[in-house]
Amino acid sequence: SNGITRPKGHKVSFHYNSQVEDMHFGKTHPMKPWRLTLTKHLVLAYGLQHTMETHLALPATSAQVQAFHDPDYVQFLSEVSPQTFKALCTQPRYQKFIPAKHDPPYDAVELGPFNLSTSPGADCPVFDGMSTYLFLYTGATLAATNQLLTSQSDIAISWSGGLHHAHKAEASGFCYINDIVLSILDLLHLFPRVLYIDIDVHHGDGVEEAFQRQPRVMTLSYHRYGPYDETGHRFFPGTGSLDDNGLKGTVGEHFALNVPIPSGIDDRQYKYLFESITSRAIDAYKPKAIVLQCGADSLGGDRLGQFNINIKQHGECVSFVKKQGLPLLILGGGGYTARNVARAWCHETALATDNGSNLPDKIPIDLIPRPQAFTGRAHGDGQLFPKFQRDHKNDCVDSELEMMVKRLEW
Ligand code: ZLM
Ligand code: CA
Ligand code: ZN
Repeated sequence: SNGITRPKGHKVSFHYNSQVEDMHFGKTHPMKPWRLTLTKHLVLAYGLQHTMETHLALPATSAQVQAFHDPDYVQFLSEVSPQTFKALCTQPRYQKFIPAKHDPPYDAVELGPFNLSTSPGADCPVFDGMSTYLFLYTGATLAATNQLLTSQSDIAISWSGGLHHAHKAEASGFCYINDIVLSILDLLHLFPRVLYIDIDVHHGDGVEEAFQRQPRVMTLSYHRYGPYDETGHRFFPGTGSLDDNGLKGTVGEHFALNVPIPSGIDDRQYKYLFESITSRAIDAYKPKAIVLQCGADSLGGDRLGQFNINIKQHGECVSFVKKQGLPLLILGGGGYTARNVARAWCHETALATDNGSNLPDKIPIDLIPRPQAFTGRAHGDGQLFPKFQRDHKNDCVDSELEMMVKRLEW
């Protein structure tokens, strides 16, 4: 009755557990799990739950997480909290994971084992309820993956997942368990070739590294990349240059693809890059399944991002990938201006269920706890959000982009 319809010819499932919303990384830490509350409320307000199956996610098991991660790291993550951190740090099995420059006692050190820390300024803090949070977002992604493996869904969505920086025995960049790597390892049991596409503004280094010797997974990341800034730093994580393409001398060489992008890229330029490179990758690689990490920090006005992309174009990336007609796992990731994250991921949920053009700008049902955050457009209108637009100089020159596409031709 409100124009929202079920998709014809394909099945979508949505995997989530609201318990992840209650977590806090720290008072001013940019990663806000409540952006997932906003996303959920927006999805429900538009009635999109009627267009797909909604599954309550259960926590992943330690055995599942050990398919990629070090058993000691998994054990630490399953027991850690602000209360247990210090005592855990003194256990013999974790000593080899403590950075050499840090000596006991642990109340004086900033960084514990596995790049974890109880100090509030850390990228990967230890916070209350952390274990629950980690195993739940991983459980949601693995349940979504299972839906594809059993052909019960054609598209499966896990917005709480997509944490692409985590390493085998190390947390990095707000990511602790690499749910993407675990998912792809599962997909490889059935699909001979899996394509991973990453539109988060940061390089998908953890996923690339895990499969750098592996021709059965192609990783393709679009991200901000540039020379050192005035403070002597590179945009995080600093990897993902054009000539970084799989481990040289192994069968994985040439099965990683990176698209380093200067700040300020706009919709038209991003569309050109994304569609020309992604279509060439798909034509050449012929994947049997696709995992799409939809980090919303590539949107204009993101607190950490430096791109000027609208929700409309971000969503067009999802539509472009969906159009390939392959089993598709849609994941979240970064996204630090919470209202825009919710708008984007709700819009993309609608695109997955063929309701992309059916969402009115005004929210039909007033279920939203903070309605003022949602006045205005709920999905992109082809213009920058003028209020949120950052002052980034557009460093992207079309001729450079064209050269990049040429260099990536094979
Ligand atoms: N310092 N608080 C993207 C992951 C980006 C590394 C520089 C920590 C922050 C940032 C943390 C409360 C994804 C780096 C940063 C400050 C070393 C990054 C805590 C603000 C705060 O206010 C903050 C006191 C914090 C962290 C900013 N960290 C901004 N950028 C990056 C990691 C993750 O989107 O790709 C996927 C989810 N880290 O630049 C430092 C080098 C730690
Ligand atoms: Ca990326
Ligand atoms: Zn990011």
